[in-house]
Amino acid sequence: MAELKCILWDVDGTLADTERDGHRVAFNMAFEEAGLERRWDIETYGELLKVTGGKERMQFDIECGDMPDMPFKRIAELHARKTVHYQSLIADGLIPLRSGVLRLLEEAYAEGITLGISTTTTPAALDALIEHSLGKEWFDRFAVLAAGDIVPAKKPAPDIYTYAMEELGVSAENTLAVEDSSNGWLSAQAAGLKCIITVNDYTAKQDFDGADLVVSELGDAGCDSIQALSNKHDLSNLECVTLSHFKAIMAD
Ligand code: XBP
Ligand code: MG
Repeated sequence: MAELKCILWDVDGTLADTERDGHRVAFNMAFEEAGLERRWDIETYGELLKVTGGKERMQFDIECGDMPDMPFKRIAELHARKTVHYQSLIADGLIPLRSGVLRLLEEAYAEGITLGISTTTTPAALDALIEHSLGKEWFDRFAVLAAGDIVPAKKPAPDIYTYAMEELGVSAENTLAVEDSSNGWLSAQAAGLKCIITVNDYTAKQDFDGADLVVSELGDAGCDSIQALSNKHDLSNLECVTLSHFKAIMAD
């Protein structure tokens, strides 16, 4: 029976719904500023999300012929501007945390469960979200912030999860991941982790075959009940996801 010792959190789409009104808007601001005609509308961006990593996403769009060709150095410069725009959108408080996130983080932290971040996004983008949406104290409360280019292969490769666990000295057996996308689930699964998926508009129809729990939201007590889209461990009392559910998944 495995004990829950560590929770590794994905960021975009999981802690907050950052993609549509955060990252997408920031990319478009950078494109406009650079005099490019390309804009990523809501639907197009949803398709492009199959490519993880902002620089890689732009490279893919270029390869599809939808953006003018440019050297990778220029892509990286544009992406750096995109990150600045993203930081200001987050600092303006435009993107709230998803339901249940803060409740579960606080409860797990109070119980001494190790908390970490495993994300594809750029460290500066992650820092902005921690500072403005979670609170500065969380820089110390997360035992590892694994983000962006720190590993060569981004999700769906397992590298960012493997890296975080190595940094923390925890084993996959005692670690649970929280994700929102199929690329994230594939990454966590390949790292040997059990995983809770909290879907959003962009990911609700993706394939989460084998995931331990798939829900519409983590939810909060007293709010509308969440929807369980798949419940592999037959968990009960799923009005919202609690730390007891995390522990039950690990123990099963
Ligand atoms: C999601 C991503 C990121 C963001 C954009 O990361 O794939 O690329 O879309 O951020 P995750 P950057 O779900 O793993 O948090 O532009 O900084 O890459
Ligand atoms: Mg995500």
